[in-house]
Amino acid sequence: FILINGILKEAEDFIRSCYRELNKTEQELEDRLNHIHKKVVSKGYYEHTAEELEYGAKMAWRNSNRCIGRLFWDHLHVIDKRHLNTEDEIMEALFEHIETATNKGRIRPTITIFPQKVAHKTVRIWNHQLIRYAGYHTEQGVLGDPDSLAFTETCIKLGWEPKYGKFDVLPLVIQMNKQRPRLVEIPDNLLLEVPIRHPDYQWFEDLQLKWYAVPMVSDMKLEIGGITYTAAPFNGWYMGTEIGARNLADEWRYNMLPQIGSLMELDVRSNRSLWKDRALLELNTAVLHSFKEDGVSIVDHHTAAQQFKKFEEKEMRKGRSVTGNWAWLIPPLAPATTHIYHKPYKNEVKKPNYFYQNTPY
Ligand code: HEM
Ligand code: NRG
Repeated sequence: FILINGILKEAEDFIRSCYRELNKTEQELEDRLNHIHKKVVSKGYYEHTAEELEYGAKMAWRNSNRCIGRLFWDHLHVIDKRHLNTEDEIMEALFEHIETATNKGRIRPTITIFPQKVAHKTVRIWNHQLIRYAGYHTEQGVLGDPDSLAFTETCIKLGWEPKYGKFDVLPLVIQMNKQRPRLVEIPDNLLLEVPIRHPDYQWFEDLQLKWYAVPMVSDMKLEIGGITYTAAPFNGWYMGTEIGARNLADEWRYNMLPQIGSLMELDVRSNRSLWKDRALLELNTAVLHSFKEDGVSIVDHHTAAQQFKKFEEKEMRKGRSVTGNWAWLIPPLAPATTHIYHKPYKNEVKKPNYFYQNTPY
């Protein structure tokens, strides 16, 4: 009873705001609420219409407090794959997602939505992102992306052949219900990667750095109106700092600053030489330059902050309050040069939204 009441309350909240925003009539709203009530009482759940699903996924993006890219929330390409029920079909749909989202570099913000969770039936994608690099423990230390160590080990246990390279793309791992997960390699022709070079420093390419074009987060759940989608991978494009100030820079990730600082002939023994700041700047310059030159969508943090300002203004005009997580919204490079730094944000969690869920391995 509590469960049913919970789901009904969430459903009603969602349907009301969704139908109001979509300018539905009072009659449509009432009919829909009655229908949902019947379904929930008889089956314990209901199903979204295609329109509710699409708008709910967009609202979930709009409500993502950690996301600076929300100006474009209304332009999300929603692919409805709720009818799929085998691992093979899901793999195929993931390949489709990668291809259509990548779009040869003109990245399209996209989400693919798989069957909703019903009782003990769930679909899970074990990958954190559809495309991500493996990380290995070796006798010489960690090789590849240290953030992928646990997942890489899991893949190997499941039969994946490790390649022991610095940028090995991990296989897709899909699980239906409680069955043993299935692994599949992503075909090479679907992978778009960008070799990182610097507009002025020739030596930069000797570092042999690269990154994949599209961040496709695949381990979060989407919650809409009391319904949970445990597999709903989504993507936009990168903000340069995610790669240049974090993935390639963090000491516990690719940790490239010491090498870049030395190659720049900076005094890496003195904090006061600000060698880290200078190395960071050039690494980020290289990331933005390389993506731009290859025609792969990316946004710099200044432009992203300006876009976020427009989002705040637009939301205010619509009479909606903007919630946000300040610590995540400020960019890791020159944060105080953006307006975000200088104002508070209320980190209230609205729904629909994307949430973390337990790692299945
Ligand atoms: C987080 C930018 C599209 C949902 C973030 C972060 C950035 C960002 C910089 C912080 C990531 C971090 O620090 O690790 C962008 C840009 C987009 C975009 C430039 C371009 C269109 C999207 C889309 C969705 C989305 C399409 C969902 C439909 C989220 C969520 C988080 C997030 C849920 C939090 C992730 C977490 O907690 O780990 N975004 N985003 N974003 N974004 Fe966006
Ligand atoms: N920082 C992570 C990606 C997190 C999501 N970022 C986005 N999302 N831009 C990384 O791989 O660096 N998005 O949907 O575009």
